[in-house]
Amino acid sequence: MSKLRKNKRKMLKGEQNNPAKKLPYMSILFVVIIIAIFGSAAYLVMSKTASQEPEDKDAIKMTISMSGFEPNVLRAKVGQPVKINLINPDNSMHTDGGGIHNFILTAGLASVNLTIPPESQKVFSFTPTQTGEYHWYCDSCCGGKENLSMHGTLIVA
Ligand SMILES: [Cu+2]
Repeated sequence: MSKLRKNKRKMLKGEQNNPAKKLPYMSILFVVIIIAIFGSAAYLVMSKTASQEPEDKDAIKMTISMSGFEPNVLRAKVGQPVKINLINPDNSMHTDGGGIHNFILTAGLASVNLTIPPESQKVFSFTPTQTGEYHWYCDSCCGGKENLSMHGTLIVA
């Protein structure tokens, strides 16, 4: 075999090796991308479920989202503390208000003015001092106070 032929063979082999060398690299990259996609999807789903689980099981579980407060009517008694675990499941991708909600209950009964950042929750309590019907509201989204779905009623007996 002449030297030229040997060189030609080497060159051919080298050309054949190239795609074989690229393939494992490409498939590793592919697997990494797939894991990243599924991993972040799983994280998003799990973090959402986790944030919807109330921190305080003894408190009244309430959610605030773009569709309003749930429940939006509460009954309480004078002198008995009302403890609320308020959960905001909305994420910061909401264009209206950035997923932020509040709970404002000031008129004549308490001075609660809370901001619940996206995908978080807060536990708070207050004690009604007199009977009557009181309104709380969210003022950070959807027209705020003017939006009827962003309201709730507290009936104190
Ligand atoms: Cu709101």
